[in-house]
Amino acid sequence: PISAPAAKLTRSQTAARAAYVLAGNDRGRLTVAAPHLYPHMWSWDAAFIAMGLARVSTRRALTELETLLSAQWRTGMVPHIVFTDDETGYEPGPRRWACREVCPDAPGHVATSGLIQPPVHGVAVRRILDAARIAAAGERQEVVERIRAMWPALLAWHRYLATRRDPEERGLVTIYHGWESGLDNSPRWDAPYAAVIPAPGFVPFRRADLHALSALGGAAAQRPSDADYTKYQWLVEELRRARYDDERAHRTLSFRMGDVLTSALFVAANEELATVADELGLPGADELIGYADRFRRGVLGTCDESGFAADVDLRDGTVVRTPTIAGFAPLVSGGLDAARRRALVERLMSADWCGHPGFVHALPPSTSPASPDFDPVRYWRGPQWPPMTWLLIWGLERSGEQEAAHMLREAAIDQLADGLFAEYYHPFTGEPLGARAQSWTAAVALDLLA
Ligand code: 2M8
Repeated sequence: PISAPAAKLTRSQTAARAAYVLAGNDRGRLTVAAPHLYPHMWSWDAAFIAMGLARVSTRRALTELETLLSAQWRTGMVPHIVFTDDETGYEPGPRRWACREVCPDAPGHVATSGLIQPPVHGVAVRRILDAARIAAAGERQEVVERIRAMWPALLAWHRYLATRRDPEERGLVTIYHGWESGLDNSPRWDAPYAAVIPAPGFVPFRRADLHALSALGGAAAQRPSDADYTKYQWLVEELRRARYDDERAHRTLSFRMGDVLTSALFVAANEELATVADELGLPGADELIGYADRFRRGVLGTCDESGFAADVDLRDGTVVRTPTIAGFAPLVSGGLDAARRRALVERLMSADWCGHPGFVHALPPSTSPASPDFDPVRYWRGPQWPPMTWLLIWGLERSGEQEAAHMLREAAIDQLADGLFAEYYHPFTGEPLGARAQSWTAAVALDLLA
């Protein structure tokens, strides 16, 4: 267990401790997302972990992505969880998903979930290649060869998203579950979850998450509610009944959303991978740029006059506009004209968001404190999440908004100097919340401090 240091850490102390946390969560060829709460590999966590590891060892960073991609489905889908062999009690575990039992596309040699998570892996590949620039010639050569070897899997993943997850070519990635967005219980999904009604007789299973967190205190108030969890479990059941078949899922699931943030991240990942293709002479650059263009149009098509983006309920076309961090998706996808981009950055830095006078750190909350749905402790309904901060810093830098990026970067480094690498933070008290020694938080620290 990681204990709180007596005083704020210096930058080099924070980085050293972050590397120590990642080493502690390393199980050889994968890094668990967090010691007790998440004792398996998660897809987008793995991408962030690889970005952090790239600052320590490009070879170990690549191993992380290779392990994840080795669990890829025949359709190209990269699963949101790759289970370790351990009987950890995490729910839903392999037996509940039963992917291998009901779907011939699932891999046979490893147990996975049957969902996706945001496709930030291409961003990680780009950053590993960049990190290798300063490495010895032999290491750089190995990095290039290993990226070359994983290229077909990366292309298949992007093709899967662009086809099966956007069959009508709207430029929005369809998600079948709030878990697929990574922002599980965000107010974004409150309205669509109203239509998710477990069948009579459905018995929810025991929640393991509350138990795993109870040692830290305040677990229940920091996690999704029981009512939400029953819906999460029911959607897994619906998906299992559809045998994880995309075509059937599009027809039968009671939750089907065009996720604007996932779509924006897909734009960015396509662009990053296209530069890798150009640099290494790999195939597919035009295809990737084509996906980036389509999904950028999709993201921009949801924006209001200030550039704030929205999700779309694909069951009936309703635009679902909520004051959550996903609204800043265009800062990641790019494509806004300068005036709207400025307006969006000003909104991000305003008192309704990072600039709230009561915040300990001027960082993006997962939900606006001006919203009636804001809850400062409950998971994706208010707390500040370091990987989301990282994404916005990265997006701002890419959009040429250096000043805002710099402010967020300094505030993030200050937050991480508590040395606990919490899963999320209370915006008004600065308290660590959720898990401790969370791998992606440590990874973000390593990258920001490099
Ligand atoms: C959280 O999600 C998992 C389900 O996938 C859970 O609550 O059990 C989310 O914060 C998700 O974004 C994250 O990838 C995962 C592991 O850190 O935990």
